[in-house]
Amino acid sequence: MGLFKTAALEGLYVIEDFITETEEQELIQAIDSRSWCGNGPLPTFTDFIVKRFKQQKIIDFEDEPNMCIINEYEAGQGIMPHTDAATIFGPIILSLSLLSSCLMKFTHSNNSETQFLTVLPPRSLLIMTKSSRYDYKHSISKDITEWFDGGENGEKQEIIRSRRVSLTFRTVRSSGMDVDISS
Ligand SMILES: O=C(O)CCC(=O)C(=O)O
Repeated sequence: MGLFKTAALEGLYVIEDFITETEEQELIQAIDSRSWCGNGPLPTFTDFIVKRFKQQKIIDFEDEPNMCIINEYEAGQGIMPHTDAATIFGPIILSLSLLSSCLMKFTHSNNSETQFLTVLPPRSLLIMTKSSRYDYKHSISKDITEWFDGGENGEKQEIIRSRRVSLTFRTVRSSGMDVDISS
């Protein structure tokens, strides 16, 4: 398992191979076999992930996530630039990627020319805190083919996007509990 701090962006980390291929397959089976909408406690199939967050001291007990959003991206789908509301969600946003790699772009909220790209490989965990979480908007393009600098000897590497599922864990602040976050 390798932890790397990405692109000199404060508070942004990606942990590769946070889960195994078997765990990835089990998660996909669990996700695909039930309704995706639900309120209440996190689904039990995410228990081992939250346990691992604690074991690896990625979260403190107080920051334990109480929300998990599952997003599905077919090839050609992305997510618009946004910052998770600071008044509603806690200081750590965690996103586990399944199936397909993609690039996530971070664009400074006050200066759109300040941008960073990071690769999210399947089974990796993205950790967004500090500046990356508060000062930047994050987005995923609709591009089916993406390129990034990362190959040996500095050559470009290609990502061919296919179905990607992500599990994003957040802590809803108690003061944010009354806010409608459904839209
Ligand atoms: O798919 C991801 O990794 C990120 C999802 C996200 O940014 C969101 O649901 O707000």
